[in-house]
Amino acid sequence: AGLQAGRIQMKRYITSEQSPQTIEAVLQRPSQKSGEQIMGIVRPIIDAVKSRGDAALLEYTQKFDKATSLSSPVLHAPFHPSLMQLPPETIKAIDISFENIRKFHAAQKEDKPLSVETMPGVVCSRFSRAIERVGLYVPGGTAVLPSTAMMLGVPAMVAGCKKIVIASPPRPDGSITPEIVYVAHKVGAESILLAGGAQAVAALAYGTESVSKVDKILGPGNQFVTAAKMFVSNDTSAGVSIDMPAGPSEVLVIADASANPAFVASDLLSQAEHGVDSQVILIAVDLTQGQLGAIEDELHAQANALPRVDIVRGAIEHSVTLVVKDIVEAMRLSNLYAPEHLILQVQNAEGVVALVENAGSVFIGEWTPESVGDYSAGVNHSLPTYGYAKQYSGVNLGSYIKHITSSQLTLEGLRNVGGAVMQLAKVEELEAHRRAVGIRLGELYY
Ligand code: HSO
Ligand code: ZN
Repeated sequence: AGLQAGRIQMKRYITSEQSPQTIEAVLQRPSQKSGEQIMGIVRPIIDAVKSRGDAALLEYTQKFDKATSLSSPVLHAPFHPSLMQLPPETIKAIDISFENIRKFHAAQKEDKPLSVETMPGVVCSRFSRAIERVGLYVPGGTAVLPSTAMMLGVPAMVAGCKKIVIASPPRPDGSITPEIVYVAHKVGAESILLAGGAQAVAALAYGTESVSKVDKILGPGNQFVTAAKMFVSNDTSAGVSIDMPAGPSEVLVIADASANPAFVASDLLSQAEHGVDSQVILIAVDLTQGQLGAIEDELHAQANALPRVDIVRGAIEHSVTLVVKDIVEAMRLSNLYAPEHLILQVQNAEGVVALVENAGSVFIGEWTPESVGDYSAGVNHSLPTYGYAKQYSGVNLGSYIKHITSSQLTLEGLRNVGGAVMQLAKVEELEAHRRAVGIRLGELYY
């Protein structure tokens, strides 16, 4: 009711007037194309790149990215300075952001291996090693995303990955955005793969004549990229892992009467402009009709002043406002939704963090727009979407690292723990296991 023609406004629900089932249904993500349908498109592409290598890769790049002049799909480091010519203000912005991201991810390093003496003479340790070869997917599409190249590349560099390959679809003239080349140069990437989509994922997973195979593929992408990542990570012949399944971007903003309506609207819009499939949710805590109206008016006015207003309109169509009674209810619904980004524009926002159970990244208080995390604060913007914040972390230093454990016993240690080992081996009827301990403790078996 009261919707003007063309008014950009999210559907409003007052939770106390709805059944819990309705609210739960409202918080469902918009449904995606069926996995089978997507896989039907992606499968032949993967097979072609796997069997025909570079030739197939170049054909798809011509077809999908219109880059007809490309003769090699790979650009090797060192990258020619002419490929990364940028205005000084852009260089400065990248350098500042890069350094913040580097600092935050460097702080995630473990200072020393973990070591515990579980029994006298029984020492268990754990140490980490970088994944040797990583492929970082930087989407093309409606925006150039050098920030994503940083979010994936900087932790790879900090972790000490030996080979970093950045994949990104080329422009029709066969070139790659200079910002991405500059970031590739700064993180010490070995090469840039000039390809996108499922074909890029296949090339990274299996390798081609000119593309080197990697051990792990990270980075966001459309449904085809995600399906291809899922497929190759399940193919034992590829021997490759992935970061996490990716879906459209989303944000959930919790605002109370202390929030500035203009700020709230600007945060909702900054996520809505990513794509028509993005979803933004506003949880209004005990707002009066007037306060909520002020946010809605701001949203409409600010949206109409945006260059990407058409994309915003699409996203807002499947976005909602929930009016709730208090912050506890707000956090309960937020944890149920498990947003990629959670923005807290409420009184004592810092205190509310204790109630966060499921979220990719949290933005605390009115001076913390999500944009700062998208680009420059230092936190990673490659985050779990589509409710996967319930079980996945966002990209972090650990995403580029494996842990290896070790044990070391003395004779005394073996005497202490040996009895338990021998008894359990007996229960499992694995006699050779039992004897490997027994022979050391002086038992003779032949
Ligand atoms: N908000 C996006 C990341 C991004 N924003 C890149 C701007 N550029 C992740 O959900
Ligand atoms: Zn963003």
